[in-house]
Amino acid sequence: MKKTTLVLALMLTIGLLLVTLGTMQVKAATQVDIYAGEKSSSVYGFGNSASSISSPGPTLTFTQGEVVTLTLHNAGTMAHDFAIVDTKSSTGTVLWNAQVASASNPVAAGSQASVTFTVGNTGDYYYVCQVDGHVALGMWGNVTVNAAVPEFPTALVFVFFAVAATALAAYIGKSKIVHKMTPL
Ligand SMILES: [Cu+2]
Repeated sequence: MKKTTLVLALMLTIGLLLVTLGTMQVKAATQVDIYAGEKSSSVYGFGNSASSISSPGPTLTFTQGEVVTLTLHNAGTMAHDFAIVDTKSSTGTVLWNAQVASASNPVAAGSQASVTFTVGNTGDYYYVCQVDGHVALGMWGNVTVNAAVPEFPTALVFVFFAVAATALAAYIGKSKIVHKMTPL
């Protein structure tokens, strides 16, 4: 009986530890830096650095549920903003509140601003500069959201409890027989 309690307590402790580990797997926010600017008077774009502005900008790849802090650096000479939208348009619906500044109050040249958001459902989306006319000048890029990798601890915890329950059942069964066989 005492041994059973000990085994149970040990199982609970290990189980809780695994659940805790699972919770800890929720990562800190991913930092993404994107640069806005003008390649020429007729081509604006985005880049991974101030010197790599392109149109379209670099594809942003996220994982569903990922927490992202995105910083928009305005490396250009004009004001720009950033938003993840459902269509390749400055008037597309903004997703996940993933928007830095706005069309009417954009980030000034040489300045930067950030937003933290949680990535939504898997799929293909766009990011744009919402300042009037800038999408047409090339200020957009693709956004890809991949499915989250099944979390290792969730599966492991289930396997652990299944094995533990089986072991416990076997242990209890065995100890009963032992008690019967040693009537002292
Ligand atoms: Cu712009």
